[in-house]
Amino acid sequence: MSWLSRLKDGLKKSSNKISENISNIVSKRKLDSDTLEDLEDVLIMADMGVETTAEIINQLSKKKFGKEVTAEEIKEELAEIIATNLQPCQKKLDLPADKPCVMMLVGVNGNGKTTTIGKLASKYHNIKKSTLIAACDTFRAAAIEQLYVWADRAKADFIQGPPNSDPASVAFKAIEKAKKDKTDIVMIDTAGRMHNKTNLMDELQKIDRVIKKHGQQYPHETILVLDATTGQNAISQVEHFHDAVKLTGIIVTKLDGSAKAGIVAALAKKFKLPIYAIGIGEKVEDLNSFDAKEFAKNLVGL
Ligand SMILES: Nc1nc2c(ncn2[C@@H]2O[C@H](COP(=O)(O)OP(=O)(O)O)[C@@H](O)[C@H]2O)c(=O)[nH]1
Ligand SMILES: [Mg+2]
Repeated sequence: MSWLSRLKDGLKKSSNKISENISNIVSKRKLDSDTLEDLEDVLIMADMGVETTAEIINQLSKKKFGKEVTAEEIKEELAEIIATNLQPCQKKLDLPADKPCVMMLVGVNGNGKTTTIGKLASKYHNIKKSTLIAACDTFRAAAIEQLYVWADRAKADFIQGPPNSDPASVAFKAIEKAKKDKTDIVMIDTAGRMHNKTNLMDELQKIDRVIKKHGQQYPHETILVLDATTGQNAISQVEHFHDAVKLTGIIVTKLDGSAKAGIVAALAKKFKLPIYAIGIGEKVEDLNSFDAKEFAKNLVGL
């Protein structure tokens, strides 16, 4: 199955709801204030957030108010407006000329950091880029084991410290090793919750500080992994993590399990951070770069 058909499939939980609701509301009538209000509810229910929804509805109103419209036309208009709003966040995760490229993935437990690293490493392997994966979620043996399975599958190099060791020191050694081995990419997997008294944000800041001893350019990317099923809660996660470690982009996972895929539009409007990739399943091929137009179309069920 192609990425596009998987994306369509993956977004079904969200798009079916949006599409059905639009059809119920619109079914060939004039786009008046009542209809607009009903449409507003549909977008809010899909987790687009109050502000983003208001702006989208405002733009729709400017284009079509008082005109007779079909559900299909409304979907097309909405897809276009949403795509335009998402466009500034469509950005490829490019590798810098500087080698190794160091990426740190951060985010709450269970959001998909480890899985995303595994998927990315496989993709890099396929284009003949070497990867070293650093297990900096050092407090859970199961987390290290899970990461190792992904690394093995992706034919990536792997580095871990002794149990409960300092994550920052593992990250430091990873870059040292990558420089020596001339590895293309270092991916740092971090914890989403601390199991000792340390604060997670302090821990992430420490990793950031310590790897900068290798050079101020590190990490090139600090990527927040967000779970789409958490809906509006993702907003406060971005704020929290962005405060602690300056984020360079986000990856949104589990869009397949969520009827709240509209959260992507809310995130785009609020933070304008690059959306480097989206996840729509557990397998390697279920992660791909983010395309504003195709996402918007599939979100409204076109
Ligand atoms: N359906 C679905 N599941 C995902 C996706 N990404 C990750 N997962 C699953 O989410 C669970 C937690 O992922 P994990 O990578 O361990 O999260 P971490 O705690 O942030 O490292 C695992 O069971 C993954 O297989 C996705 O895009 N879609
Ligand atoms: Mg993990």
